Amino acid sequence: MKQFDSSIAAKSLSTEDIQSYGINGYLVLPNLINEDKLIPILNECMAAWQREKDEYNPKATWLKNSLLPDIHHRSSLVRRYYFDGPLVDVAEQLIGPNIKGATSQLTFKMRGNIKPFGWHQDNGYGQLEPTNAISTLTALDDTDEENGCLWLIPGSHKGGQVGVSDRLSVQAKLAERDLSIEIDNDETAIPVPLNAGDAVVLHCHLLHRSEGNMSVNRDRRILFLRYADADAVEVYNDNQPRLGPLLRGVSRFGEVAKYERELFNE
Ligand SMILES: O=C(O)CCC(=O)C(=O)O
Repeated sequence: MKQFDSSIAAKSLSTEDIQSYGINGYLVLPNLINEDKLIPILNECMAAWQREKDEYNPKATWLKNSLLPDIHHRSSLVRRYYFDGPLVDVAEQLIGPNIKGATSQLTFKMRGNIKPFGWHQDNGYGQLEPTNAISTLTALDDTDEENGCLWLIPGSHKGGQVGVSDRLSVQAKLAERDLSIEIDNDETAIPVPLNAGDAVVLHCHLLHRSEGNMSVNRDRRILFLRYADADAVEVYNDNQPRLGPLLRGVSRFGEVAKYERELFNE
């Protein structure tokens, strides 16, 4: 059941897509959004970035240099894409009928931002149960090894959660959005170059990282949206429900069913 309606084209996965996601823990979705829809989204994102972010500072954290959280509060076009774009269809097919938004942010690695982001799993940012949440990265620019594309280890989601230590250090690292971990073997890692308008979907246990942006004149801008089962709880927070907008189906948590309903009168 749809909770919102944005009139952006629906996305249906093939049986092969779903099987491949199960085996590899990720799925590339070429041309998910075309240029006509992408450019206005990019423009709203850039306007928010320029209003709120400072210049790159090599001494500053990843959060300061590279992230703008809750971008759907700042851009109505992102909101529509997040709440009822094709990625919600993808979430429904990979997670189930009841879906909430779990995170929205810009992950912008502008030219000059040469800091890498180490190996991590997105469930390390804040462990959710059940462990079937997905992260989606929509490329707003062409991205490749030179300007800091994503690297991942296919199939690594099958190893479950790794490297998450005690609750206090998780809380501290969460505040900085830094959950990079040491891993023993990354020989099977592959880069995931994308064209603007492509997206990649990651299982919440898939190991991934990125290099800094080493290009001279190419920004690497990503719209990062995470989706979870509508009943998903935060393990690191006494199993409280993750608050996020209910996008499909129902939730047993009244606070999720109501979340952000009145904020956006659209
Ligand atoms: O966008 C990047 O460079 C890495 C971001 C990432 O992996 C994440 O936010 O989970």
